[in-house]
Amino acid sequence: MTFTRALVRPPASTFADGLTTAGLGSPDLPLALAQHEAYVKALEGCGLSVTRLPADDRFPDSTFVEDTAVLARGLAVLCRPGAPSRAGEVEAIRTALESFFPSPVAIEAPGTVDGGDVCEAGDHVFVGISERTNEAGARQLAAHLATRGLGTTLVDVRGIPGLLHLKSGIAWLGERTLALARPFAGRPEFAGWDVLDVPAGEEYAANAVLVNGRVLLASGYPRFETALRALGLRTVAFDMSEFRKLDGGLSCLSLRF
Ligand code: CIR
Repeated sequence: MTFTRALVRPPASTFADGLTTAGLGSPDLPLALAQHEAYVKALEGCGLSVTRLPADDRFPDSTFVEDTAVLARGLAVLCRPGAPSRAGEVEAIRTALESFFPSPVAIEAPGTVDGGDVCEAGDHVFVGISERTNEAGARQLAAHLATRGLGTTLVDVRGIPGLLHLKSGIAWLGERTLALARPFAGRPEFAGWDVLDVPAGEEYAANAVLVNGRVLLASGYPRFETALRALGLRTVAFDMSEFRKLDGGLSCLSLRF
């Protein structure tokens, strides 16, 4: 899977009002903006042309654009975020994607889907059932993806402490390889896949993203980064401290296509 473009949205001035369970304190906006810029530069370094949407103060969580759409094989599925405060984020994304995806489809009520629960792994897609993504939404998404030849496995992630979305704990590393944080070890949904265990204590780094042969990951997780390199993967690490304070991972800061 080769990406040529990405869509991002810098943190809004209201960023510190975003949803969180992390208990890590309030984010520092100037630092978040600098970290976001470093992230954009990393995407550009992977060869992507990056579109920056204007920040939107009405939506404190709007920098987490990945939650608003699922993009796969030329198909755009507009999400219906599970948190009511985030529902209004989708409209601007719909507009921004229009010229690239002229016939988007959408998750309809009562379904809810957050893009952070959707892990594309080649011709297969894992979809988390979480506090944000419900079964009705996941089944609608699976039906849309099937029109593009993509199979789906649902993974119930409810009740895993500290895990907001499926991709808070898993990443696709290419071919048949998945990085799995501890709570997913041995789960039958991943039988038959090659698994790289995310070391205990480094769970946050599981939210890595493979972009054109490089793995982008949060800095400060040396054992996981070393394990990725041992697989022959090139890594690019950067500080995600301010996004982590809002339960955000690195994948959720962009839509890649
Ligand atoms: C939220 O709770 O919705 C945001 N504060 C964080 C969303 C992070 N999204 C993601 O990891 N895909």
